[in-house]
Amino acid sequence: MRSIYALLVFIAIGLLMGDVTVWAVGERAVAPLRDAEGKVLGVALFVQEAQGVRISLTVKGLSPGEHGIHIHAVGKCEPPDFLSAGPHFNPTSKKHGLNNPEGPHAGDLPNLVVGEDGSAVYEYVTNLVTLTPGELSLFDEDGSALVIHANPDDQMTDPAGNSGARVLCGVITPMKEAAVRIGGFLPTLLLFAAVALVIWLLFFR
Ligand SMILES: [Cu+2]
Ligand SMILES: [Zn+2]
Repeated sequence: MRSIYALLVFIAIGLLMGDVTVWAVGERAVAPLRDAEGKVLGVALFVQEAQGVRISLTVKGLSPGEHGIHIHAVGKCEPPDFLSAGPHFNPTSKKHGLNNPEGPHAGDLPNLVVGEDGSAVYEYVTNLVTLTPGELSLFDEDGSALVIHANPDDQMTDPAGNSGARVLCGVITPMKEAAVRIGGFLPTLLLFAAVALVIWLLFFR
């Protein structure tokens, strides 16, 4: 009987830990931004808020000035040209550009402004996409990617605003998956082992 109680407690703690993990990561996503050589030069975070998705990113190693930045339709970043990321995310079939009367694409964003030292910090909230399920979700069947271009986006010319080559690309990955992939499994296992030890000390010693 005692061991059955212990087992139930163990299962309950396991379920609770799973819930806590989901609560902590919420509707969030991350995209490590890599160049053509695979070097990570920046990282972007995506958080679902009431008004939209907040995109916060820091990046270095770019040429000073304005750079086009968009959410592209496919979550695949194959170097060196990153064409695998497909066109701009455009579930509503609009034309390109935040200043285009027939636009914009859901994945269109204001230009990234890079300082003299090649670094930039960027923050923007877009209500044209969601991290939650639905028509505008970035997590459709083929996922999505964040791409930074060599040149500024003119926010008018279809389909890509003349923003030139794709220099950085990052697959937008839900935190829940990222946490497991970054080695969340081993800490979870250790935590379970610690809980098992406590249960043993309490009930079986
Ligand atoms: Cu782009
Ligand atoms: Zn566009």
